Amino acid sequence: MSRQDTVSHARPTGVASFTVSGEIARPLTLTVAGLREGWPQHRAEVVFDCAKDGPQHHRFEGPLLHDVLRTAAPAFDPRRRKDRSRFLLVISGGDGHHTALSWAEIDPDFANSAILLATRCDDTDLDPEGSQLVVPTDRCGARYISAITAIRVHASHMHAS
Ligand SMILES: Nc1nc2c(c(=O)[nH]1)N[C@H]1C(S)=C(S)[C@@H](COP(=O)(O)O)O[C@H]1N2
Ligand SMILES: [Mo]
Repeated sequence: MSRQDTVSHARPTGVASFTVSGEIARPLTLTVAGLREGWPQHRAEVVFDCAKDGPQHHRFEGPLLHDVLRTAAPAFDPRRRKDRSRFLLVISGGDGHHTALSWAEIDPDFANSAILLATRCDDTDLDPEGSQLVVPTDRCGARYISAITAIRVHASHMHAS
């Protein structure tokens, strides 16, 4: 088998990136390397329960979702807590699995949860597959979105029924 064949049969090892879009002043396209370089790195040792596989134990490293999204400048008045509390986040993986968070979960004036955009899981850098959302305060794993492709930021709106 030629070297070329070996490469073509290997798992794709491109560099994954994801977008941050929506009601923000500064849309971003980020790689895992960009996450590592742009913001302070935090660590989290977590256990989450998977419905299929039971308890999963992992060590993650990466910037706070809050720090990254502050850079994207969401369209709220940062001084006004009620304004911030209306904002919603949708985090999507490449396979279509997606989940919602509220801004208040990551905001130091509200739940202040240390949610990370992981650059590393255990001993593996996540550059090829993309970042994984780490939600240390969740009991189950469903919101640990892996291979993130998009984060959307939107204000919630009340609709008359
Ligand atoms: N993109 C994506 N991320 C995902 C899922 C998924 O189906 N797609 N499943 C979630 C579920 S249900 C769990 S329990 C964890 C499993 O994480 P692990 O594969 O690191 O154990 O990933 C979460 N992240
Ligand atoms: Mo799961």
